[in-house]
Amino acid sequence: MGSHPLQGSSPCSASSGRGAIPWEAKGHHNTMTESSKPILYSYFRSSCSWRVRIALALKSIDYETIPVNLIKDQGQQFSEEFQALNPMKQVPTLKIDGITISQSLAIIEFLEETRPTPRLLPKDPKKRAQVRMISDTIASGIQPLQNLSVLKQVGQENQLAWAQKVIHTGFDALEQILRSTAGKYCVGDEEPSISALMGVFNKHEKIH
Ligand SMILES: N[C@@H](CCC(=O)N[C@@H](CS)C(=O)NCC(=O)O)C(=O)O
Repeated sequence: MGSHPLQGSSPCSASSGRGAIPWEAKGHHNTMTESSKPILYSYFRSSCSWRVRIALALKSIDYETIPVNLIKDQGQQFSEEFQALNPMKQVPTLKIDGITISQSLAIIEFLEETRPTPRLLPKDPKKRAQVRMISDTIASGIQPLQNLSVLKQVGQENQLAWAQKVIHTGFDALEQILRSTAGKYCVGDEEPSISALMGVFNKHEKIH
């Protein structure tokens, strides 16, 4: 497995968060090797991966990172080995507790249920619903519309304008929602809910 594209050096390695271990340091460790630590398949510019990295960091969970460069090698997410882990060919994907989970919000909810301290979701069901509303607005209503695969379909000339339009439209809606939910965080004052961080990175990453 030593020559698999996922094992190549990548800018992700240097900035891929707490617990990141470069391929080289792991010897023959590869994507098929079981590890006691969670393994995050991640790309440093991916806002969806940011969400999970933030949740892992807030919960002080030690993990290893395997960079999946979405640009290099015509997209390492399309490799057979990665597709076997995530048929959607997207990051993030987390191997943890004997299962493989994709979809950032599903991953974060799993972390919240299995490692509840510190909390990322409020206790109050109404506030939890608001956090989920904000999270889904970003993860389902804004980010997927300007994902790499979508931008490729839109075409090189139009992609910046397209991405900015969907982000601005989405963030206008988000700002309106936040006017009624926000306190210190996106929802109230109690938990640094993950929704508080998702939007910032989405906007920053995709526009600039
Ligand atoms: N709904 C998924 C979306 C994952 C996703 O869109 N990931 C992007 C990076 S942020 C990706 O891997 N894109 C690869 C591509 O478009 O080819 C989540 O929240 O995790």
